[in-house]
Amino acid sequence: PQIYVERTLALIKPDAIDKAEEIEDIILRSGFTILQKRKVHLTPEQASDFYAEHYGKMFFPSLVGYMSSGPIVAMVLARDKCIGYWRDLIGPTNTYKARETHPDSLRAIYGTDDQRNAVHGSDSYSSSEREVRFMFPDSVIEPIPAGQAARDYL
Ligand code: DGI
Repeated sequence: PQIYVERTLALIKPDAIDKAEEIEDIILRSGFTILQKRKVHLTPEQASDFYAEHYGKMFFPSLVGYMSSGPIVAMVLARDKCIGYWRDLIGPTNTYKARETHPDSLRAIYGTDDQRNAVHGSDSYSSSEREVRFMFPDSVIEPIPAGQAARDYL
């Protein structure tokens, strides 16, 4: 039977790349399936395109510099209510706020400051579709493996 599983784009950003394995363990233990994964070093142009919605803001140039400063890990995650659950797990945008209000979130644990916040998650269905295509332009999403993720949606 055809089944639908929500998916989202997750990034491990340059400041957290040394913790990528640790973060991936948490992702899997939190019930997400990693459908696709690649390591990529964005050019400044690619980082600008990815964050085009923030063009013109004060922090845009430094955001682009940061996101192109080193390799990142891009992943397509899947599970039920994936977009919302991943946003919950990463926590508030600002690392300092995350440490205050969501001390167990990934940004609280792995973030560096108000810009270098360790991880990214799409904030809506439309941005998840755009961002998955952005990072995996040629990919065919493979069927989810048999197991818990599949059982949940049958
Ligand atoms: O979806 P988020 O990553 O939680 O937040 P966003 O889409 O509003 O912003 C994208 C990134 O831009 C965010 O992860 C960090 C950076 N950013 C957002 N707001 C600020 C900021 N960086 C600085 N320096 N100052 C900001 O106010």
